[in-house]
Amino acid sequence: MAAFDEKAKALLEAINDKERPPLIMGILNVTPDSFYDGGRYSTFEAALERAREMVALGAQILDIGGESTRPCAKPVPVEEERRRVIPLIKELAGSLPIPISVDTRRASIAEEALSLGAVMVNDVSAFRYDPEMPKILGTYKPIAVAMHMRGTPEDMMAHCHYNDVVKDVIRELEEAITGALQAGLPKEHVVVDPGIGFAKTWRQCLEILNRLEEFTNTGYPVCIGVSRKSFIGQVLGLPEPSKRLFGTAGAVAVAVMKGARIIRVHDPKEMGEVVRLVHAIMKSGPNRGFGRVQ
Ligand code: HH2
Repeated sequence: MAAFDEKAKALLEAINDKERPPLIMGILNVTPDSFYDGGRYSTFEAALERAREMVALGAQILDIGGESTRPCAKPVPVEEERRRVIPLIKELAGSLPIPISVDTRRASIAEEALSLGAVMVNDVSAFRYDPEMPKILGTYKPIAVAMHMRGTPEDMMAHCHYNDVVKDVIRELEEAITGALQAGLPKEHVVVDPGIGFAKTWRQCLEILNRLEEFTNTGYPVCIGVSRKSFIGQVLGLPEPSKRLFGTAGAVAVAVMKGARIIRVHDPKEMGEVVRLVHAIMKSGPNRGFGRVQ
């Protein structure tokens, strides 16, 4: 079993150090059908090349996923998910200079990735899809992102009814995390993510971003994934994800202003510039809010 090593410790420190800019998590989907990068990196060689390119473009964490979770996506058989991500993680874990996160809902994939050297598990079901996930997290104690969703990607858009979208999502996230905490995952290793686009309408996505400081005020570091998502297309009238780079930049700027600490993006170079600039503005002058309500 891989220990919670120096790489993971340094990553956790960087996540929590608000004097430093939030971290750029580069997305690498080894899938044929992801909503933006599907099919681009679905061979081993193409994925390997993109991983290295992500580092050169400034990604500070690489998030590797083998299953699309876009609305209506069907689950991928576990053997297929394994074939897509495990050999890649095996190849990269020893050689990539940045930490690897595995984007999976499955405990067996998380376990294998962690034993190969991944230091982070990013679970879009907040550890609920696979009943074995809490145990694996409690055993390996990685940094673990609990992202909010209701239902599954197949049916989540039928579950968008909230009393108060922010309060309900925070409460449901806190409930979802308890199993992993009881299984031994340290609270300090948990990162929360409101799950932009997952069982949320585009208007609810806007409200979550507008009120993101309520998530940062929970005390958990916040990860956010706005990159090229459909709420941007809805507001700007841009049905094509390839046209949503500037919209992404606007949403990233807001998320940084409101205290998000991990920014999950397809475009690490461009969004890295947005993050560093917004953070520099936040650090200047007496109004050093870092996401707290003033
Ligand atoms: N969004 C997606 C996948 N994983 N993880 C976190 N923590 N936060 C997110 O917002 C998030 C996520 C969906 O985006 P993408 O991976 O680009 O697409 P797809 O699910 O189609 O592969």
